[in-house]
Amino acid sequence: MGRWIELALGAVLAGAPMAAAAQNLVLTGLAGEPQTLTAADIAALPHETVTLSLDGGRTQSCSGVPLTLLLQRVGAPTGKALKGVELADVVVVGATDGYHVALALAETDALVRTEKIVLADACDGAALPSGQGPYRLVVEGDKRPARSARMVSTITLRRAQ
Ligand SMILES: Nc1nc2c(c(=O)[nH]1)N[C@H]1C(S)=C(S)[C@@H](COP(=O)(O)O)O[C@H]1N2
Ligand SMILES: [Mo]
Repeated sequence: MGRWIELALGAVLAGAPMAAAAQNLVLTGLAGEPQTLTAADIAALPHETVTLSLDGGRTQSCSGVPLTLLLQRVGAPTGKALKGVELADVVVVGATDGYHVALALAETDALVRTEKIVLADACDGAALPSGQGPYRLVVEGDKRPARSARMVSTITLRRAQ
């Protein structure tokens, strides 16, 4: 048996969750040109710590890249430049199982909203397991985790107005 298979099998038998396999993230701005980020690209971006509120009053401390940094890469305005028609722009976050959630672009901006929105790649100090990761949206301040899309693979900006 190969050493990696042995290690993986060992982890499963020991009940340790397996980290989700590395996966690319596709960002698309209003101009429609997709930009692909690898796991290494995402790991290299600045991270912030946020609290994820799960059902039953459970919480996790997660670390991730502020969504605003990812959106800036595909041309989204931030801060005082986020005004006018852009206040109706929508961010659609898609997952590999077909789940989608929407946020207002304005919600993601630190000048608009105190609570943070990040694309988390670790919670409670560990990489996210398959079924959750490698990336999970964390919308700080949401009381229910319904918008906390697991297995995120796409982030798309859309103009609603
Ligand atoms: N990709 C994906 N993310 C998802 C869902 C889903 O069906 N698919 N369900 C959401 C809902 S409704 C809830 S309540 C939480 C549950 O998160 P948990 O399984 O970590 O407790 O995940 C959210 N994220
Ligand atoms: Mo839910």
